Amino acid sequence: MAELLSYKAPARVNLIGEHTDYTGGLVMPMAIGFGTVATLTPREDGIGTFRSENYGETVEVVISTLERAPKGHWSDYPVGVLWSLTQAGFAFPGFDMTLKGDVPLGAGLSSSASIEVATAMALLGLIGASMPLPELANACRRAENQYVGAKSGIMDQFIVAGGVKERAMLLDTRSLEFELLPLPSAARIVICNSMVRHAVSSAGEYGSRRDEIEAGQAILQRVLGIELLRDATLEDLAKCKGEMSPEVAARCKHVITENARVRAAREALRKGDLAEFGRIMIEAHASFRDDFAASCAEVDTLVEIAQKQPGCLGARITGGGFGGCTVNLVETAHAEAFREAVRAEYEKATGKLADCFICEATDGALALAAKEAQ
Ligand code: GAF
Repeated sequence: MAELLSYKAPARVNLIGEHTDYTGGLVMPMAIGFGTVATLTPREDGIGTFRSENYGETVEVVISTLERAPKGHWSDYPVGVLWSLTQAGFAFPGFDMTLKGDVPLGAGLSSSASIEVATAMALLGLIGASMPLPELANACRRAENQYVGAKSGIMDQFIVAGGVKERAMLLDTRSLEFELLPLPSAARIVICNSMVRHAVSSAGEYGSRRDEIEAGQAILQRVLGIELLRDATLEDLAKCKGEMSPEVAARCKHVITENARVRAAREALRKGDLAEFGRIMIEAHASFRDDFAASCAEVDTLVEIAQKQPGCLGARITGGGFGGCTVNLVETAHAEAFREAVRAEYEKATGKLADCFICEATDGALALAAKEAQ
């Protein structure tokens, strides 16, 4: 029987540092227990097939003639990874790959990076190759940016590939240096899904925010020679405000203050000061809602409900915005009751039933033993 290769890549939640990762800024995500399993059997005829167990569909490609041709279909993600790896010089003899995932879609938990990284690991496994973490993350990001056409940053692919159990990761998205931060046991991370779907697409709202940030960054560069927003201060922004629309200035203010909040959150974690960490999360949500204007009514309601619950230290939107999930820091003793109360109150307020999960930080992508893969 043909050899079966199987890899699992997790999803992620970002604790703080939103929309900072495409201007060289700081983020603090962790990998979580949802994920995608890519299982592959080799073939030798130059054909690659991708089957999605979730969609019940199979897509076939001729590897040697693969060109950039996104279809707006789930298969763009794995085919994009194959394209990206062939562009990077890897050659594949052929394969049948099956993808199966349980990451909630459109929830801001990065189902796309999970598919990309699982696919990349399986393809590299097929030819006995491996890539250092930054290169693997960048290859998957290229699939998303250049093949799928979504202008995301590097955060998701990096944490999905490189997450570490029981640790959050402070990642500098310019240097790709990172620090692993232990999560104190006194509090739990609870994710609540507003059930409002979001999409990271270039044409959509994520892309329009990114365009605004790039417009602001270009002005900072022209006026002050500052290349990346990550190096700008609020004083720099004030000097350029006359040249920017109020919207662009507000979006840049969010990014500048968010980088400062990630640094402050790291200090709070290092000191074990969870109350301070939670306070910073609440500030981050206000900045995302008011300056970045990328929240939505349901997510704001979810955050407000969370903040009123006993033991809730912090609550904010996580991911690209315009729907999706909140991430909450809740004292361990209150976490179960928090989950139930938030669900009940959110249903009363919106008629929607939020899925809420108490999460652990997990390892990033890894090979599965044959038994686990079945
Ligand atoms: C999405 C993107 F894919 C990330 O790169 C990041 O920009 C995030 O939104 C916002 O912080 O997940």
